[in-house]
Amino acid sequence: MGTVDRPTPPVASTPAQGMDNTSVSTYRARLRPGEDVVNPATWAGRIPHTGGIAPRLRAGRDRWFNVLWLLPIGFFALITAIAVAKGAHNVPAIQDFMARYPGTRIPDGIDPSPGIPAWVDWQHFFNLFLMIFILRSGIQIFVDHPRLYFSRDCTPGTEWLRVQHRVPSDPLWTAKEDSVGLPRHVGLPGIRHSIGLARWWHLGADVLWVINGAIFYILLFTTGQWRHLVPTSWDVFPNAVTVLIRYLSLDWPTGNGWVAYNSLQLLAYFLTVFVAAPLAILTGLGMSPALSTRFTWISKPLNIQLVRSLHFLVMLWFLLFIAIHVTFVVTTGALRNLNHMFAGRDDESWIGFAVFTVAMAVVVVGWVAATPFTFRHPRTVQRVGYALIGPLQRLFEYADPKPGAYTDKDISPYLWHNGTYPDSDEYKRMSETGFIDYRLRICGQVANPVELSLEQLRALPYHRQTTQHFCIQGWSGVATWGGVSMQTILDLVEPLPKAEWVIFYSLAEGSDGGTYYDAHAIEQMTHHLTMLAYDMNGAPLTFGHGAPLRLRNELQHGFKHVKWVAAIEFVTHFSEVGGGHGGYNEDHEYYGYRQSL
Ligand SMILES: Nc1nc2c(c(=O)[nH]1)N[C@H]1C(S)=C(S)[C@@H](COP(=O)(O)O)O[C@H]1N2
Ligand SMILES: [Mo]
Repeated sequence: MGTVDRPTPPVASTPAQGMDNTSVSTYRARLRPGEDVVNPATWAGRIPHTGGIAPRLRAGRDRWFNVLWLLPIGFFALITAIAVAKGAHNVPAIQDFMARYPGTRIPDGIDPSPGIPAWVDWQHFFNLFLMIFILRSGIQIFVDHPRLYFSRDCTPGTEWLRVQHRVPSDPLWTAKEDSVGLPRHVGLPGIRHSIGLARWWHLGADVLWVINGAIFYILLFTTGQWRHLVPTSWDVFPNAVTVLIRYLSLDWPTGNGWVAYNSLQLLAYFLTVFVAAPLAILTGLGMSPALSTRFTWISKPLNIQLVRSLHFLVMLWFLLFIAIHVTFVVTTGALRNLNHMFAGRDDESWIGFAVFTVAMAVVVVGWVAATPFTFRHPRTVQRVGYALIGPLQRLFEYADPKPGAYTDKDISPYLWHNGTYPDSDEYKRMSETGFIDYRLRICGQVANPVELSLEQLRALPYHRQTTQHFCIQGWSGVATWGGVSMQTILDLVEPLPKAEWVIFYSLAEGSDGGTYYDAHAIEQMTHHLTMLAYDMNGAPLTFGHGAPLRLRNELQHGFKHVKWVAAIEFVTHFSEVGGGHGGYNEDHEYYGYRQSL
């Protein structure tokens, strides 16, 4: 079974009963706008705080290793390494080796006193300042789905790392229930399931960080400063071994970073600036549903879970780097080091220290203020975040991926559930009678408003696609969806020219009460992979996955795929609907109305 492309709909033959446009007001009346401040006590449907568990690494089919054991093991390994290095230090052959490769190499052609210019100091500061928000919000995003996998299937039990208990056996366990929170000044903003706000911090700061990094690259290579950071000879490796032996044998080299870093330092800086940073950007982009769905030649082998795991490992590298870097700055001539990086001078005065103190005051204020500011001004965070990353997300939406990238053999054995299940009497009654009373209402700015029963929907041309779902929380999975292409619906109802957004109302409420809904740009309704699904993996859609009808728009994250669809309204702009931010999560949890990254 392959994938059926969009068929041409026989519009005239479809039995569609005319519909009164006023019935839409009943849907709008059931919406509840979100709040403009975050109250942690009532946040995300009063989700209680839970802090997760110490990280567990999977060591077998169902054997888990508590990462805290690495502390004593690491300490023991360090002591052993010091003992070995101290012994090795006295071996003549090793002494010869260390004399031949003394640890630092002044690169050929370098001006012996180039120093470190002021722009390096400024960029170093901006970098470290932005890194704080990037790391804090990044960890927050991770713990919204506190498991890491290599396979895009995300089957419970196959994760290689988790900071949460095993997935409970409840078949309707949701990813939201699975999320954990963080202490307020560790995570940004800390509280459980605050991924919407965390992502603005993360992606917004990322944009500034990438700009700072791009300027840094340009200046490095136009000024010759790159010689400070790029090894120019293979002997950097033996030299780095010498430095390592000297560090471990507690006979620390006294370098002069003003002229040239020692080889181990050089390698660490090179890896951080030229490997880790680009890898962080690429693996970040690799998690975009729009890019992944469009460029399957790369997103199939390098699937979202693989790049998400890599993204996490890059973060660990940054944390490790920061810890070691700061330790050495402080323990190897702190005043001189601070003068280099904060005052652009090479002496042992207290000037660098003074500038550093001011810089750290700024850092501490930023660190301490970020979470309270976010609680008080979440709409500002949402707006500024969108202003920074929105244009890129908009760009990704020009992709119109074709079906056919996945086939039945790619279907995930498990697809996570998410969201707030419908529990109204109206829904229960309909579901008990096999949805014979169900009517999809389509109205608003259209020439032909209609009401369609499930039978009428099933009589429309069948569209099937096998696609990958990307939940904003981080999990993914492949499923086959069968139903009606949105293009068929458009042909049927004929949107008016002023219809620019399409609102999907659910039969279910959102977690804070009020109807769940979401808005989509009309251009994406004509895309190949935008559809209303009533089948999943060859069977009628189940309760948990959205029976009787759900939306698929594969450019966007899962929260925009409204389940249990009740009605569709074509509008000029979503600002007239609900809280006006483009959907339930946009109103209540400060998500973005475009979320293709
Ligand atoms: N009505 C409604 N639709 C919803 C949600 C919800 O809470 N209510 N959650 C969304 C989220 S966050 C995701 S990831 C997907 C999950 O779809 P699944 O449970 O079928 O995997 O549904 C989306 N549709
Ligand atoms: Mo989601």
